[in-house]
Amino acid sequence: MTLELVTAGESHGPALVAIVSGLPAGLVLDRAAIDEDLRRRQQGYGRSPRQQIETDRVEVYAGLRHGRTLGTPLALVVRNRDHQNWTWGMSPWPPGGEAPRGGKGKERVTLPRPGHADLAGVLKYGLEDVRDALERASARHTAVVVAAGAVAKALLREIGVEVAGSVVGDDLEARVDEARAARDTVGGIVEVRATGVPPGLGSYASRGDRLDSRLAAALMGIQAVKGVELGEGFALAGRRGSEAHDEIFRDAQGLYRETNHAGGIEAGVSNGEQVVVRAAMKPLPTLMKPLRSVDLATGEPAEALVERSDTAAVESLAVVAEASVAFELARAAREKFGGDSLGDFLAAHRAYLERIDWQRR
Ligand code: EPS
Repeated sequence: MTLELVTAGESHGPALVAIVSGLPAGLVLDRAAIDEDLRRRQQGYGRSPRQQIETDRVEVYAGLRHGRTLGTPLALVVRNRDHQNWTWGMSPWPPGGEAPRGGKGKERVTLPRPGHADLAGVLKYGLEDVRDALERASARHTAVVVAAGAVAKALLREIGVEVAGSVVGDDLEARVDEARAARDTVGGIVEVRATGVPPGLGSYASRGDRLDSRLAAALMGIQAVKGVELGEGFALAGRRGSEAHDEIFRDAQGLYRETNHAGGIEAGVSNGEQVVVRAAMKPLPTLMKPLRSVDLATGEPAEALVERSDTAAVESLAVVAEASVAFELARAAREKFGGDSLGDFLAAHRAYLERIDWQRR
C-alpha cells in the first residue's frame, strides 16, 4: 500500500486539481485545517498582488464522506479566482468570438524569461506561445500540493508525527525591500523538521526506496528549488568522520544519541531522531527590470517578458516544503504499516513500536 499524488492545473486556468490515492479508510479530515495551510502558503513577505485576488479554499469531489476518508482516491480542487480575468485567454475549449475587453492571455508570448520554463518548454513541446509552457510550470501549482500535504499531515498526526517548515535566517524582509527597490528578486533557504518519526521508514534496499532520496526528490520537485540538504549535508563533507556521525549510547531507557548530524536518516532509513531537511530557492526569474533574451518571433535580441510576479516567495516555500516532506513521510508510513482502515494502520504501527522498544533496550 502506498500513497500517490497526481496533480493537474494551470496558473490561470479554471482550477488546480489533486488526486491522492492510498489513504486508509476512516481518517478524519478537517476542512479548516487544510484551508489554514492554504492561507499560510499565500502569506509571506514579497508576494505579488495575485495573492490579493486569490483566497484559496479546498473543495473535495471524491473519496470523503461526512469528513471521513473512504479508502478510495481523494479528489481535491482549489479554484483560481483569477481565471475570471482569463476566461478567453485560458479557455480549455476554443473560445470563439471576440476576446472580452481587458481579458488577459490574448497576446502570444514570445519573450522567454531566463530561469523560467519558457524556452525549455517551447523547445520541448514544440510550442508557439510561451504561455503554453509557463502556465503549468508556475508555482501556483503548489497550492494543491499544500492541500495534499495537509491531508498527509492529518494521517501522520495519528502516529504522533508533526512536520513544520520555517525560513532560515531573519533578514528576509530587508533583502526583499532592497530587491524590490532595485526591481530585482531574491531567493532563500527553508528548513523542515519532523518530530516523532519512528525508526525504520524508507529502506537501503534500493535507490528509490531511500527516505533521503525521496525527500530530496520531493523538495526538488518544487518550483525554484535548486539545492537540498539532509541533516548537516554539505557541511559534513568538510568534517572528519569523528565529528560527523551520531554516536550510539545506552542508558536505563535504552539506546540513544546525543547529536543529530545525520538529520534523522542513516543509510536512507529514519533512525528515530528528528528528520531535518533544507531546500535552497533561487531568486524568481520574472524581473521587473528584465534580463536579456531573444524574441522568438523575430530572432532579435529583446528584453524578457515582464509579468506581475513575486519579489520573493521563500515564506511560501517553507509551507510547500513542509507539505512535500509530510507527503513523503506519510507515503513511507503507508508502505511500512499498510492497512485498508485507519485502525489497521494504527495497530500495525503500535505493534511495530512495541517490538523495537523491546529491541532498543
Ligand atoms: C508565478 C507567477 C505569479 C505568482 C505565482 C507564481 O503568478 P501571476 O503571474 O498570476 O501573478 O503569483 O504564484 C501564485 C499564483 C501562487 O498562488 O503562489 C510563477 O511564474 O511561478
